[in-house]
Amino acid sequence: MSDRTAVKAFLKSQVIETPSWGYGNSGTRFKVFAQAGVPRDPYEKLDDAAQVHAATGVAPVVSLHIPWDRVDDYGSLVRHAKERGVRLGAINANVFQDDAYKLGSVTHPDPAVRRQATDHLLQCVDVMDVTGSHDLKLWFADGTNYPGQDDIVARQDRLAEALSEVYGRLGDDQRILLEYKLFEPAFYTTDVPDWGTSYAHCLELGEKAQVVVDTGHHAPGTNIEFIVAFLLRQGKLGGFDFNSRFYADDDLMAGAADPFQLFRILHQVAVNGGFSPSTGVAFLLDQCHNIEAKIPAVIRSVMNVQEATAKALLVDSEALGAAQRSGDVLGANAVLMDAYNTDVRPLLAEVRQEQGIDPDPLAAYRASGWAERIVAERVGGEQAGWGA
Ligand code: PSV
Ligand code: MN
Ligand code: MN
Repeated sequence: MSDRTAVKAFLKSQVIETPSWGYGNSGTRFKVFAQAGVPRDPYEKLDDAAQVHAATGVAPVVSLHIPWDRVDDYGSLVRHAKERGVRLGAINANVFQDDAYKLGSVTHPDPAVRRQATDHLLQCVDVMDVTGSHDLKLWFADGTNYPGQDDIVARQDRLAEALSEVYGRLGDDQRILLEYKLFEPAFYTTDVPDWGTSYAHCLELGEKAQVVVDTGHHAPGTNIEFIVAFLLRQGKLGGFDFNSRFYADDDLMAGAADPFQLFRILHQVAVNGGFSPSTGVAFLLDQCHNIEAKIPAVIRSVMNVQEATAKALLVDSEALGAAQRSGDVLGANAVLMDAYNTDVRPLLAEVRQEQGIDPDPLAAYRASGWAERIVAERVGGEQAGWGA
């Protein structure tokens, strides 16, 4: 798609889902630097997410994390979201923070712990039934630290058994998005360490299970766009957790560390039909803003994804195809680089003006006074944070 009008139309319809935990306090294992005005409950997280949507026009969906976002009545959360002009998206399960999970959750050697973990996953599907969420996003911290600690294949069997039980509980329009991560917190073996392991489990489960690619979860130098292209070809790319990394699972703002990689990934999405809503590819952010202001950081991340998307859509596909077919190595590369080197900010400013929002989302947010208001109003109570 290199037609300007079509590119603009897509950019207006793009949906980028933001994570509730990105609005709360977070940190490294060394320190959480608390920020003033941070939400005290899931309702206030939705209020902040609504500001991101108001400023960007493309972030109307918010992922929840259970139990960090536990409330007595999820219906009230649905209504609150609606009142704020947003809606609830993926439900992220949390089977990594209880003492019981020291040796794993669904892969734990003790069947009672496995039962506890699987029950939590099933409860997450109950939440999805109320919130109308389609995606159950599963990331397992499970693994081992030492050779000999546990049986690698037995752990795969336990994982498959739990996944299969949860899969059987899914409604018609619900799916499992199975995440992988190279390492951490387990350092010797991780039970779902890579896309291949996730893909194999998803294949075994069926069509309602797909792989989610968290861009921060690979070894340095991994060609993520190849993984994306492969999964799209197989119909197994469920979506992305976008963030940036320099070294490990850094959870920095998407497109900050390597905007060219983000472009290359989204180019593969574009050429393999992944922007078509029928493929169901979800564009999620999974980030934590430890030292920077949170809402503007999410806005910046959304803008970075939009910019990379715009560049990916501007690739002259006819010229690219012709160069590829004729073996014109330099010509094909030049077509791609021309799109990447295009300054798409004026195009996005136009898109926003046509959407009736400010062409400069960060300036609009600053002018809204929201940052000052939450600092003044959100006093007392416990601030929500990573793990709270
Ligand atoms: C932990 O690595 C993690 O960052 C995963 O990427 C999950 O998606 C996220 O936390 C939320 O559980
Ligand atoms: Mn993730
Ligand atoms: Mn992560």
